[in-house]
Amino acid sequence: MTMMMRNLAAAFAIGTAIMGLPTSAFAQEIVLRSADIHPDGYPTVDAVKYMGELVKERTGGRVEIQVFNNRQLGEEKDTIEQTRFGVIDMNRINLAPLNNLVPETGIPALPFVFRSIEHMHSVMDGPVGEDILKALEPQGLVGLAFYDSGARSFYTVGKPIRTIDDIKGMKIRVQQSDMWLAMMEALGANATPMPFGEVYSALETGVIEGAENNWPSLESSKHFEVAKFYSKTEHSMSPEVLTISKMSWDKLSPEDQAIVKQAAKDSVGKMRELWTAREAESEKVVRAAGVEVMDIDKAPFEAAMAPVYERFAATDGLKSLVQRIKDTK
Ligand code: BDP
Repeated sequence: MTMMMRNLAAAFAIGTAIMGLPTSAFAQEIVLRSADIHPDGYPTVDAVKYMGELVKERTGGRVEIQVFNNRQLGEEKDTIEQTRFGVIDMNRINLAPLNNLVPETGIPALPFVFRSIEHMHSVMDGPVGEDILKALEPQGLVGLAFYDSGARSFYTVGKPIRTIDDIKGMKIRVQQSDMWLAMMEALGANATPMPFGEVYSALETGVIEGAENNWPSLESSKHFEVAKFYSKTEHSMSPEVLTISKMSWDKLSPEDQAIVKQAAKDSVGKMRELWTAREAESEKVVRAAGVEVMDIDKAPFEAAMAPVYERFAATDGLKSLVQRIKDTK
């Protein structure tokens, strides 16, 4: 063999050796873009970043998650549509803006449906949670995991809510969900649905007189700068959900799907740790800013909101979800 022929043969051998390697070693890198409205350091944002580290590690760097938080990709309602149609790969949202699309998602947000945070955890970690995640799929979303969102309470500008009579006729912002509208109407409030990003200026300009949320959102959004009364009604624990577009999901190999699903589940514990710390920290910040925090007699609120169950848990399937929640220890 001449030198040139030997070189060609060697090159050919290397070529076939490369081609014989497992395809994953050369597979194109996959980047999953994930949306969140919350700012840097918010527990949902950091939990998805943590999940991204797990995915990167477990795929040897082949699959990466990039978090676009701070509403970079838009408000929740808009990003949900984009996720369903595969423009955005992943999305961390509250269940509320999914209520109209997937009625099952309203069930864990029903007023006073959970007895405690521990009860909420055992429901969402168990078969009821799995069934609600599965219900997203026909709408183009694969449910990966639930994240905590604490309990939501009212905060107001001008006058405090001490009893149910105080809320009558007040203009209160709600998330964009018919069920949430009905919840406020049941209390006699004047419900105004709007995206989260518009709430600060709406409070400031008097378009609304109040809103409702958990401690970390009240703090991180700076709404407490304007709303100086926090009434601890704790009327809903509407959880957060992490989803992936069905279109992006179907492009992943079964092996990668399993890694992504597992990493999402593994990020739940991390999220709960972050959440507990942030909740305490946020409460401190809000109280230090001079917000008056009130303990509230919840019974009249629970009684007034009860008719929402008849309307939004009306089918046998939805009724049985409520029953299964009640039966969960
Ligand atoms: C926060 C949720 C966020 C919602 C927001 C809201 O984390 O997903 O968009 O409430 O009220 O607690 O819109």
